[in-house]
Amino acid sequence: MTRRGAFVVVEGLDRSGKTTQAEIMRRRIQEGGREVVCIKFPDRSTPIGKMIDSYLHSQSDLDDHVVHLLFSANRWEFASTILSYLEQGKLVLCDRYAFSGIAFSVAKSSQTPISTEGHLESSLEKLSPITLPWARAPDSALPSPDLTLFLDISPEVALTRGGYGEERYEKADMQKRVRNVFEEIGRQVSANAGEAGDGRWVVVDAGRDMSAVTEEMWGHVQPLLDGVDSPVGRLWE
Ligand code: 2DT
Repeated sequence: MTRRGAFVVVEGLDRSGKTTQAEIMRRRIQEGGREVVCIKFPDRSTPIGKMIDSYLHSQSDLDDHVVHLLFSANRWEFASTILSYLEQGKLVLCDRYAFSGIAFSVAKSSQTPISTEGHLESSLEKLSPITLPWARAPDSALPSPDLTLFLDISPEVALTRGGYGEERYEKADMQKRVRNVFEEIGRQVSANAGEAGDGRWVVVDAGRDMSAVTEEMWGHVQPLLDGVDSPVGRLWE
């Protein structure tokens, strides 16, 4: 029986070099004669992706829960495509996935804004904050990665790399909260993970020079190049 391809996710904070590293990884895998497909979330090309893009550029405002569900729906749009690539034996390399969805929504919701009068805002959003279990639910049963590489960088080092960009979440305080939620997600994923390559969450120190990060990532991906025997798992199941 031929083996299925491995599903590898690269997660990380802004300025962690995530997208650059994913591209280096793609080239290396291809140069080694293996088939690899790169996917990025959010995928802004679909109608749902366009709504997300407009939101991220602050051209539209949406309730936090709605945004969360849109990001998840955007992943479901590609779930069967991911499965079919894996069945064809291709390695799927994914730039952000459900873990970003949870980290950003929960981090955003953990803000406690103070109104100009000094009272806590009592909008519906604050009455029903996005909790971790709530945030996990819409993504449950999506294809589960065999390996997640989390590129970790401190907000201080991110600032030395030119700071953050123009989009909605690219601010130092938000990035700090996102990092904390990612840490908690990592603990939860690790608690569920099996043997090497079987749903592992690996924290990579992305504050180092680019080639050191590439080599560490490569060390984790290399054992998966020949494919995986076990069936594709389902997220949070
Ligand atoms: P990029 O800069 O990588 O294009 O991401 N985000 C992403 C969410 O809030 N929820 C999600 O489910 C995903 C995948 C992270 C754009 C921003 O979108 C955030 C940064």
